[in-house]
Amino acid sequence: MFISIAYFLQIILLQSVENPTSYQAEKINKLFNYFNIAAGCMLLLVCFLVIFICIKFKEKKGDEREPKQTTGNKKVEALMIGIPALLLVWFFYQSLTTMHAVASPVPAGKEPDVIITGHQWWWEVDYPKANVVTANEVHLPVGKHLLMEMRSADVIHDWWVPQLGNKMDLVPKINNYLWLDINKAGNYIGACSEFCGAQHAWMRIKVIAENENDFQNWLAQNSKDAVVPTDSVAIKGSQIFETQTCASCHRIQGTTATSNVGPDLTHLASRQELLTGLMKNNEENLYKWISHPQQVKPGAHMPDFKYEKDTVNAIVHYLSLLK
Ligand code: HEC
Ligand SMILES: [Cu+2]
Repeated sequence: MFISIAYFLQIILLQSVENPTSYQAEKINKLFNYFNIAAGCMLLLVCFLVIFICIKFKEKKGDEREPKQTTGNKKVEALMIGIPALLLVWFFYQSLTTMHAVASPVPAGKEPDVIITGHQWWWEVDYPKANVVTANEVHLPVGKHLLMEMRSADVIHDWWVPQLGNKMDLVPKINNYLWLDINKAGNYIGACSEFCGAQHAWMRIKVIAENENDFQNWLAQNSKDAVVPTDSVAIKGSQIFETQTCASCHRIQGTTATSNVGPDLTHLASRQELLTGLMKNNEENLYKWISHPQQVKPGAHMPDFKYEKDTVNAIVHYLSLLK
């Protein structure tokens, strides 16, 4: 109970558009708050007038005369048209400049820093300049002007990390772009924000924003081929992985598994969570997932296999070495 309340508070207070941590999110947040202030003042004014008029013009006991009738008031009319018109012009200008700052055009031929591909129900993450592929946990450097290319492998998904700024749809056969200048290191969570099928709710996002040094170290570590197993159980696990169905859906760099139907597993053991945050990444949970994927994440595009305990244990042992 305590944990769930803490988690809830964390989401609404910290992981919120009101706590922006990127240049783009700050711009949008400023505009959002201008709108909030204008709408708030309007609400207060209307409430005040309703109460004030009710009291001031209340019918007095015994007084049955018609109230004084008035028609037309040029001054009030001018204010009622003038002020909203000015507000409209001002907000139009603010919206345009915000849009330009957040979504400026992408120069032709510019290579993206990271390519995010939405899959039912996970995120593929490519760093084309560094030749690194990973999944679900998105490491990004702080203080860089990043260009993110957004793609989809199946249906429409939508990327949204509230603290980092605007949403972007991931549409099949179309490349969309998102600029991102993160200004504070930390973990940021988000979620797919376009209903995309059975496990849409478990298509969460985790961005790990690091300073340049940590990010470069992470990149260097993740550009390496997967660890080659040396003990006999892990060797058995790797053989099952490569010869049974696993390799036809997953990629482990440096082996014969090269598919991207499922998440890249080259450095799986260095990730904190499994299945976009559904559970902690440890051997017990890996065991649960590989023995019965359909019980853990019903509908996920990974079938239940009928493996013996020992077989699953060998695979889990192998995967847990892939730092
Ligand atoms: C038909 C394709 C397919 C096959 C075969 C398959 N997987 Fe998967 N696997 C997936 C998909 C798709 C996901 C992502 C599920 C999701 O999050 O919705 C996944 C997820 C995983 C994950 C979690 C990765 C992460 O980042 O959270 C592991 C570990 C995994 N599979 C291991 C295996 C192993 C081991 C085998 C062989 C026994 C295997 N898979 C066979 C498609 C497949
Ligand atoms: Cu989605």
